Amino acid sequence: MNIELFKSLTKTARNIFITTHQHPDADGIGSQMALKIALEQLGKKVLCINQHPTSAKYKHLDKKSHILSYKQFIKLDFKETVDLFIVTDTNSLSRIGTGIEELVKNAKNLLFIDHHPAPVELRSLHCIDVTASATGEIVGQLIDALGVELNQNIAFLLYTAILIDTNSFRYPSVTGKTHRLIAKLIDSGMKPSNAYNRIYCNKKISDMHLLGNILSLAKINSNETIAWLTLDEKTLKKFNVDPEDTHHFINNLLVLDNLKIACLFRQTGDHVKISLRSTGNIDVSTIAEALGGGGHHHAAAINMLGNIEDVTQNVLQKLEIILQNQSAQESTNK
Ligand SMILES: [Mn+2]
Repeated sequence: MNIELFKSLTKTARNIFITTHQHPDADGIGSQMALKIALEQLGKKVLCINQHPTSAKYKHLDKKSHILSYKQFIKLDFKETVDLFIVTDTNSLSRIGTGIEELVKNAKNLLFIDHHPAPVELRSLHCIDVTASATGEIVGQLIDALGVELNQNIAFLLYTAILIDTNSFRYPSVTGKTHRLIAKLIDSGMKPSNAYNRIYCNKKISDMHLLGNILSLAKINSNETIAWLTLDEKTLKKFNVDPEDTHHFINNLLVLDNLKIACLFRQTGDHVKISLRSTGNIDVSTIAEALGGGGHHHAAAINMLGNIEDVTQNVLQKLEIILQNQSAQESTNK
């Protein structure tokens, strides 16, 4: 990861734009907002713009609505040169949305700040650390390197970013380094319980009822290594729940004994969205990539054309083969 490059690029830049991937999550938004506050303290002109507007559940990370959607931005008729375009929480321009991608092309410099898998060459030219638990963790390190104090506002944003990307500090990507940064963030006076409640304690009773229904239908394979949930459009409609609020359902499977892979299959139109979570040494990102998706070692997603029954059967068969191969390999290694 190239911290010196970050320092020199931000030092010489006057106008800085910061974006994140489409359908921004709390790691992306928290990271871009924290960076904005820090860089503004150094006298930089900073604009945060994303392809899609911030969803209601993350509005508390940008109370004054500083982040512009692409649609809002084009109305500004912005003519100045962009010296530096920072892309957070992805290292692929195809993930930031077509409008923002066009804007990046006109910027003098581009810098990725990210923790997703990336080729070695790309890592050395950007601030990419694939061992970091969240982009927020890298941003904390970078703000520190700028000599800017991690104040309460910055700390709240970064804490939320790391909290959500580590699924509340339970993923293997969490290290001593993560917790040393977290300690610094809490020392700023930010309240971890507030950050937690704003993200997780906002459910409605309809969410509870849907979750109860879905969990009662959870399935598991014969040796209890793969468990899955399925969610069709009819059920979502019946309980009147926003599909975006069902992401966390899969986490309920992770408490099962012997479990290696958890899956959530959700039908949306003619596609099925598949979320995968793994425990231990199973890398679900390679599985997801092989099926046209992507993600992290322990959390990945795929979007596949088809109906939920066929896709579920197809993916489960592949997961079984992968686990069988792995256990065969482990016994030869013994
Ligand atoms: Mn992330």
